[in-house]
Amino acid sequence: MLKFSGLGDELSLIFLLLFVFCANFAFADDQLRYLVDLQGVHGQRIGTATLTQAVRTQPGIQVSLKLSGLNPGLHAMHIHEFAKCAPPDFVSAGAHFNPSGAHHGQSSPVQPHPHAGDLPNIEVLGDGTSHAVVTNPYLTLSDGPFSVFSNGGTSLIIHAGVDDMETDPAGNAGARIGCGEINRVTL
Ligand SMILES: [Cu+2]
Repeated sequence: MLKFSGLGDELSLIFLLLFVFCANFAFADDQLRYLVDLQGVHGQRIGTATLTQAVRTQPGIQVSLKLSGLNPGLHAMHIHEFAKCAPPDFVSAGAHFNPSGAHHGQSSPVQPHPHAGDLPNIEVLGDGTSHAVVTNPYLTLSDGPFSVFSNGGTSLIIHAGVDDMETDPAGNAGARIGCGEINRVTL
């Protein structure tokens, strides 16, 4: 009786260790996700952006938008350097997030480029909504100098105009019409 009982305990321990190992393994490969609330120039809510990173240990994020109340057409969008959205001009968000000291734009004639915080233009439909999904290969939701949470966080900015993808410092993208703070602070 005692023998069997002892064996049972050992098996339980082995299964427990296996469970802990597998749980940690699954956690390590789990994707990262962060929700950003965006506001317009009057401080009104204009929607959300979901940032996801498929693999915790590899840079590269996806930005999925659910926006409304914007002017139809193409709009520039970037990650800016400070997690501070003060309407109406959102100048508080600072310049583009640029930890590598690069020039702006994928089509810049000058090396190195682009800014880590550069993103593709997004399309707003005729009804003022956007469900655009764009990707960025440089940024991470984890740690390090390319983390959107580094130095107290960053922000997601949407502009009135289109990014020409080559003009320093910001692609002639015009006024800032939307802003969402990206930081680890939860209220
Ligand atoms: Cu911008």
